Order: sequence, then C-alpha cells, then structure tokens
Amino acid sequence: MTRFWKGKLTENDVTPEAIYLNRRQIMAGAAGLGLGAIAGPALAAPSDLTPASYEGITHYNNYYEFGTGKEDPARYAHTLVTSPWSIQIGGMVDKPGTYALEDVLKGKQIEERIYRLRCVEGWSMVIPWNGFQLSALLDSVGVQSGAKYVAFQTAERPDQMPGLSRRVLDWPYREGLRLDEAMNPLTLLATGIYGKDLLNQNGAPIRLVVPWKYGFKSIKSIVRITLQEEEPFTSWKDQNYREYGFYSNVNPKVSHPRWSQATERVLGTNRLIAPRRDTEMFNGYGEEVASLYAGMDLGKNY
Ligand SMILES: Nc1nc2c(c(=O)[nH]1)N[C@H]1C(S)=C(S)[C@@H](COP(=O)(O)O)O[C@H]1N2
Ligand SMILES: [Mo]
Repeated sequence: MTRFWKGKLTENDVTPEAIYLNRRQIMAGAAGLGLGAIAGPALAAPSDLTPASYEGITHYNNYYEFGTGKEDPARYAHTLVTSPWSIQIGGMVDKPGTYALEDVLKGKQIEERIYRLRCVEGWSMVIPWNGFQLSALLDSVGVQSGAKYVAFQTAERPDQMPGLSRRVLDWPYREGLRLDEAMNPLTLLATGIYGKDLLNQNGAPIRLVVPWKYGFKSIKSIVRITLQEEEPFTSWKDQNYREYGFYSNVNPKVSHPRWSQATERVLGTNRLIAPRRDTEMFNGYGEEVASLYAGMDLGKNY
C-alpha cells in the first residue's frame, strides 16, 4: 500500500484549489460507487492526508532568507528572481555542469504527490506537490561509484533576500542526504503545489521534499547539487549540533531539546482549530524507509 496519493498530471490538471478539491471528491465518489479502474489520480487519497488550503500552504512558511516570521516569506519573497534559473551539478558525476532549469526538467515525468510536511517546531501540513523523483535527475547525470552523499545549496543573493543580513544561519542554506535516501522513490524535487508553479515563499522554482524527515531537510530554491564521499555540511547542524543532527528523521521518541516531538498540530485545514495528532515514526512512511536505517541507533543518529 502506498502512503501517499500519487497521480500523473496532464496539462488539463492545472487546476485552482476549488476545482482540485472538487475533483478529489468526484474521485472519492467514483471509487465509492465501485466504478473501478480510472486512470491517474483515481487512487483513493488516504483519508488522513487531507491537503491544507492553498492560502495556508503559501502564508505560513519557513524561509529564513526572507525573515524568521511565519508571514515574512509571503510578504518579502517576491523579490527573488527565479527566471532564468540554473543548477550547478557537480562532484562525483559523469556529466557535471551548469544546467538551465528547462534542461533539468526535460524528459521528467511531473507527478502529483500528497505528503505530510512535519516541521520540528511541532506542526505539520499536508501539501499536494507536483514534482519528479530526485533519482531521475541523479540517473540522468550519472552518479559515479564512490559517491556516498548528495549536498544541496540554496541561492545566496543579499540584494534579493533581506533575511541574509542577519546571521541566523551560516548562509547559503545547505542540506544533505545519504545517497540511498536521495535515490529513494519518495524523495522529490518539487516544482509546484496544487498544479501551479511554486510561489517564491515555497521555494521556487525548485526545492527538495523528503517526507520522512523534518521540514528543514526540504531545502528551497536549489542552485547547487554535489555528489561527494563525505557527509555534507548542513546549516542547522552547524548552527546547533545538539538540536539538529544530519539524519533528522521524524521520530516521536526522540525529543528535540526544546520541543517534544510526540505530537503535532495539523495546520491549514480549519481556520479556527489546528487539531493535534500523534506524530508517526518516519512521519508515517516507515514501510518505505525504515530499512534504510537497519542497525543504526536513531537516538544517536538523530
Ligand atoms: N533555503 C531554505 N530552505 C528551507 C527553509 C529555509 O529557511 N531556507 N526552511 C525549512 C523549514 S524549517 C521548513 S519547515 C520547510 C517549510 O516549507 P514550506 O514553507 O514550503 O511549507 O522549508 C525548509 N526549507
Ligand atoms: Mo521547519
């Protein structure tokens, strides 16, 4: 059983939120009537993955390059110039180079994936992403043997990112994955939400989404991807290694020094209440990823 709702987008699927939700209801109805095989997104959405509103997803953000307030990114991120955009792909790959975004996207199958994003601050939001598997990009540039990790870097543009004037983190924002985590089919490079291009506050034009890890691993507005042998530098571990580890797997049993991770508030589905739910091991994706950590002490490797 898949733990995410997966569909294939066509041009006709570029729908605003209202139509999108209506489509989901129609799908759910069709499934209930036993209409059987319907192509694409007719797979029933797991009932606990009700997407947050577009308003919620785009107005409650963490993107410290534009300020540390939750509403700062929506207010200030419009200054980021996202076109043209290119990504430097280098290190242990057969075809290193500076790739225009159009070339990165060429031949990639854009899918719809509904994932729960769990922030270490104790809230989560269900987001319908559009994107493609990171593995497809890595395959197309040829990962060389000996590469063990993937390092990612966000754009660093002081003239377009007012938050960079404060040294909250050692800019540019950097993150990393072990190669097997990067190649896992759940790991997405997202370019859209609800069938629309990403807004800047959500990490336009292209950002990572790693659904079984805390939100901060899902680095935004990526300009550099490097395949390497050593564990990558990560901005949050650098800022406070007692609070943030390299792995950052969602784990209700390992508390952050300042925040318990046992439960979370679910944001964006109701204007008045954010219901609490129990946080799930690996954010609910254990069936798909637990084997990656067999034999590891996840209390030490947090
Ligand atoms: N470059 C960059 N990427 C980032 C962040 C950031 O501050 N800068 N914040 C992270 C955190 S803490 C979270 S919870 C998610 C939030 O993603 P969203 O705003 O699209 O929901 O983005 C992550 N990616
Ligand atoms: Mo976060």
